[in-house]
Amino acid sequence: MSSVVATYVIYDKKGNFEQKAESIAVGLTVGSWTDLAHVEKEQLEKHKGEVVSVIDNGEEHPAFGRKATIEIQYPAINFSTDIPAILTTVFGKLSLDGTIKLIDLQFSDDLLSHFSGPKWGINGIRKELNVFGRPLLMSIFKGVIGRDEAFLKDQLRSQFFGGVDIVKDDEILFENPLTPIEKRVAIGKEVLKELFEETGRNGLYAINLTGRTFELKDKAKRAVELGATALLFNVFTYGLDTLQSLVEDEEINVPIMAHPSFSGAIASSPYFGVSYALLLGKLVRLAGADFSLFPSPYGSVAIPKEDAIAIQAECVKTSVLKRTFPVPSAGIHPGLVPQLIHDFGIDSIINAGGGVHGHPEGAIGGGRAFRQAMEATLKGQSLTEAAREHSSLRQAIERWGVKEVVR
Ligand code: 1AE
Repeated sequence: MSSVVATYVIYDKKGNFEQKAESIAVGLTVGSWTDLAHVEKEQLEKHKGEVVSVIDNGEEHPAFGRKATIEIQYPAINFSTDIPAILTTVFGKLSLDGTIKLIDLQFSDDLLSHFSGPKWGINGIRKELNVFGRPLLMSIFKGVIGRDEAFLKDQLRSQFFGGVDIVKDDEILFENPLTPIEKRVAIGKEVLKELFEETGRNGLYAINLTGRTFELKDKAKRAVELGATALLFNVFTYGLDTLQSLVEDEEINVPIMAHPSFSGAIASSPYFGVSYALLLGKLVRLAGADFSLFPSPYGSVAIPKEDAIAIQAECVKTSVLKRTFPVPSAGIHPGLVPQLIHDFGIDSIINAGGGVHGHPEGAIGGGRAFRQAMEATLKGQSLTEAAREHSSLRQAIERWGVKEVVR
């Protein structure tokens, strides 16, 4: 049967989980069941939600009561094949009803076939950049608000020429008179041309796509026409379906990067909302992002390690959809590189703002230090040892230190 199975963690003072699960399965599908006449039951059978499992976790919360994990199957015949309809079915009104968190959604194959996922995926992005066998290095434009084109160009050059593969706008850089999107695209094009001519390297510059929802497609198409190489998108303030519509548009043929801003409001509570793995991993991939940014477990804005690892797993696990690049972020500096590679592997992106721009030699030194840290880690050398040969790495370590790898 074409369906989606939703997994929830619920708390209940009475601990009557079987009854609670049944009331959700029926309430979110046919409304009521036991009171229906036989003929109506026959007619509505294919629409009725089913309880798949109920597991009492044997834990007690002092305020919320006993904890259980329940799975409910919703027939796809009840909803249209889009993320808003699916989320409204499985966690619309229910998200407002007591202590309940949506942990996972399992899509049947035919339901999944309605989604095309990322257009590039990890392999496609690697081909664009011609970079294989190591994590990619990304840097975040910092301090651009209130600065002009000349500053932007200088900073963009420093980041790319220091060894960064991808630069992204800060998510809080919106349309502004000093650096409007058209100018950013033009500067990006110029700097990337210089990068290729002088070093033979390719790069991507992800420009923040902002403004009113119904203007986004035209703006994105115009940016692509002018030569944009990638787009950054604040998916959780606009919605996953908006991301999917941008991805599916054939004229917007550049990779799209999903930023996690606002997602903490939905995912950070252990008792309410949606799990990080589902939101920033599975759903972002389903909607078609080529990159998913999320807080790492050890930076300035940190999330629990199991959540960060679970997001990464959802981004890369075997599926008919291409893989989304996992991008653990926030407070990342070169001394974290061995831990990042240990935890997220080489098919990930090391992403830093302050950790690139705050380097004593400026952004160019920040990029170099990260690349030196990556190279050392991949050949099994410690950063302290590598810092003896590489002055940019040495200065980074003096500034930020080195994190011992926790295995
Ligand atoms: C979780 C997103 C990280 C981000 O967008 C950002 O701006 C990080 O900046 P830094 O690396 O913490 O300076």
